[in-house]
Amino acid sequence: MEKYDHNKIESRWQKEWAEKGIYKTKEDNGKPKCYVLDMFPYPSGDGLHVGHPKGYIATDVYSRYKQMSGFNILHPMGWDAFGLPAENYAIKNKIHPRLAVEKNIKRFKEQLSIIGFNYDWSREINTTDPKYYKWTQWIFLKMLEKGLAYQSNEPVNWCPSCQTVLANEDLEGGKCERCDSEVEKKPLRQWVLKITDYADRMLEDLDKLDWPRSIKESQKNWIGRSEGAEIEFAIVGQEKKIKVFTTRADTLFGVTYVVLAPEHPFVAEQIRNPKPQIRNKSEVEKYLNETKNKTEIERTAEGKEKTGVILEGVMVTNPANNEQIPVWVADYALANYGTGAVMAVPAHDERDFAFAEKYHLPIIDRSLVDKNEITEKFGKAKVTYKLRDWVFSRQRYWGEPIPVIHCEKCGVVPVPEKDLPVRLPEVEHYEPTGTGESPLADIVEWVNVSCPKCGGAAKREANTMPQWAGSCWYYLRDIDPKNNEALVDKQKDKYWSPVNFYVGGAEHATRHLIYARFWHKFLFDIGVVNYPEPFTRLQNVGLIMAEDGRKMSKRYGNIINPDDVVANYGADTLRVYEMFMGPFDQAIAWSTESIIGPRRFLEKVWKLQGKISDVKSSFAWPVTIKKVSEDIEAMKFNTAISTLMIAVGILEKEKINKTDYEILLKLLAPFAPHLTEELWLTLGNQGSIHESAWPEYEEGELEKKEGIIIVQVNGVKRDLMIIATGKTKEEIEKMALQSHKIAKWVEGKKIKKVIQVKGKLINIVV
Ligand code: ANZ
Ligand code: ZN
Repeated sequence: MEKYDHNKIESRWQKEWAEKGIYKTKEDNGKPKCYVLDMFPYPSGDGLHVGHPKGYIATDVYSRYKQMSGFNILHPMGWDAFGLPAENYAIKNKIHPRLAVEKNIKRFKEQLSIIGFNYDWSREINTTDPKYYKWTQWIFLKMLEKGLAYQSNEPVNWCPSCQTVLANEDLEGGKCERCDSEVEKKPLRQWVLKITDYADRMLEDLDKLDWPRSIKESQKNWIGRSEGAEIEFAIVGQEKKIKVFTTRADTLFGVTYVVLAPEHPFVAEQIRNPKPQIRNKSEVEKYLNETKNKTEIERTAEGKEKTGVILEGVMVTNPANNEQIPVWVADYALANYGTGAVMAVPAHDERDFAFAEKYHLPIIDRSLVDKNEITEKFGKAKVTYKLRDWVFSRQRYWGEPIPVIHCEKCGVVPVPEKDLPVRLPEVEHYEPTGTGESPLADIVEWVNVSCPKCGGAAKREANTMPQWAGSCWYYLRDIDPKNNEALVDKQKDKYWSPVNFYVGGAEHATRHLIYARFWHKFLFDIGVVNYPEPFTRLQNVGLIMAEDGRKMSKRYGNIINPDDVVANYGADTLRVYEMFMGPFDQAIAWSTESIIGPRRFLEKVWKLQGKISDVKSSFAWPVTIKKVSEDIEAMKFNTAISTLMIAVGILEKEKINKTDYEILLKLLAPFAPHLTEELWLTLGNQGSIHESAWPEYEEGELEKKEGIIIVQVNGVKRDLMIIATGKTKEEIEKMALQSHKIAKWVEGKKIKKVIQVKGKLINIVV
């Protein structure tokens, strides 16, 4: 028997699988399908560390298992390569973003290829490919046509360092998620997508999805649906009214003042008005200046001291009791929530209470009245959302050009479909301009065009799309990556969609997963796709931390590179280790020391080939097959592997025949594809083990008293054993005492008694 040489085996099989094309997706409608998808990476300049492949290994294992179980598999890969990270990397390293992306993709592919994934690379997609982004632009045009894309001039989040606008979702605690700078508010012309039109459907359909509860919760909170009422307060001495949004109409009798956001139009009108009603204009102006640059987080943080200024000379009437009450401007009222005006009830609301205490405003606790009655009587029922429409333009170079033309005569004119894609021009300088215009605005030859409608002089839109655009629909392109007629063929979509299993990081809980659901529902509405939701089942990958317990990062110098692990221990060992480390969705620290365990396990599997005889083992295969299958299905990879480890430990002590060995190899094949393929061939089999059928068992066999037995010492679980049919109590006790895991707890101690619960556990009391 040769020694287990992973280097030789792994590169040979990777080459052969590629040459034979065994992972090519088959358009085989006769079989049930299974679409397994990774959140595709953006090819960063740092390459992969060992944390990145964890999710990819999981989908690889899962899809191999499904394929062996009779499913037709789609398991594609591609690159999310537009956007700020790629562009910032390019600027820093003085390399054109396109070249940087090409270089980084090459590196990523090399790193992925040595891990032995079953991706069908003939379907590789890249969001920066004009053939791809033609369709991203096409979707935008459809949204424009349906009134879901519009221009706005409202103040937006501006990152002074990235010099671009950011969506609310791109902020972390009021700072730019990319570079950590304080974000400013700046009024700029923007393209905005009306995601709020889909808020209710996105909420409702969450119930249909098999997603982690935490992700659903994040989406619910992000959408932030509030049911309440709009109530109007008449301004004394004016025709005008101030409308407030409240979720507590029942507290209307306890209102003692009204608060306006500093950005409320009534305030601006008073400042502009040469004859304002307010008597303290300069004081108000001073307050507006103070709050101008505060972020939403600063304004609303709990426990933060509330500030504000009264509008002297302005009173409003409470419609419930005709009481006249004062109006204040305070920045705890937000401009873009509800109506930007709040009826303050200090007796019932904490913020109002803190404010009233500070400014000595009355706090009146009046009895509550019926909410519905009040709502009906004074204003109307109203639903408000925290979700804002999606600010969809970026003042940067590296993104999909927004496919519209501005004509002085005709206004906004969509680029005709036949002229798509609007290609990103090749330029020398792509650094941000800082003027609020994208660098594309300076490229005269590109910007100046004739109007598609009237033929007159016109200008292209120079803003680009945000980095989230391309990832909103890539899973559809994966189904039909080369189609020039449509973004996806409807029949193919019908067969492959929706994605059965989607795996990726929890950091995408709101942005990517909200945006993609929104686009998908839109595409459903216009008849492009067949199903209303894109991803049926979702699973999050737990991070792999560095050995020091911190995040793996270049900054800390604690990165472990998968290439080194593969070279030293083999891809199969890396795969088994990452799946065995702990529960898949939980964070766990890397440990180079622990990798030895999985490596030894594979060596044991290798050596078992020397034991093959004509005698079939009495090993409990049915229960083992059932356990491994169910665990893979449930993404409990760690326990699937520990079952296989127990199995190998037992088989080492038994006589085994070729069939025993083949079952073991098949169960291990999704985890260790190279080693099992090699051994499969050694046994004289034709064809790939990965195209063979998953082991079956007869349900009836499970009923025989065989199964997994818990081994306890003094009532504490120390080991698991798989026990074959017909073992006597004595034999089971002997096996338990032979286990090295048990030995260390009973060594040198006197065994008082041994308790056995048939088919369940054995407890050794010492
Ligand atoms: C009176 C009241 C009494 C309120 C009370 C609450 C409690 P959610 O549930 O998050 O939707 N509000 C309305 N518009 C606001 C704005 N633009 N900025 C800051 N606060 C605003 O919150 C709704 C409540 O937040 C509303 O109900 C309103 O205060 C306040 F005991 O009205 B309430
Ligand atoms: Zn025109």
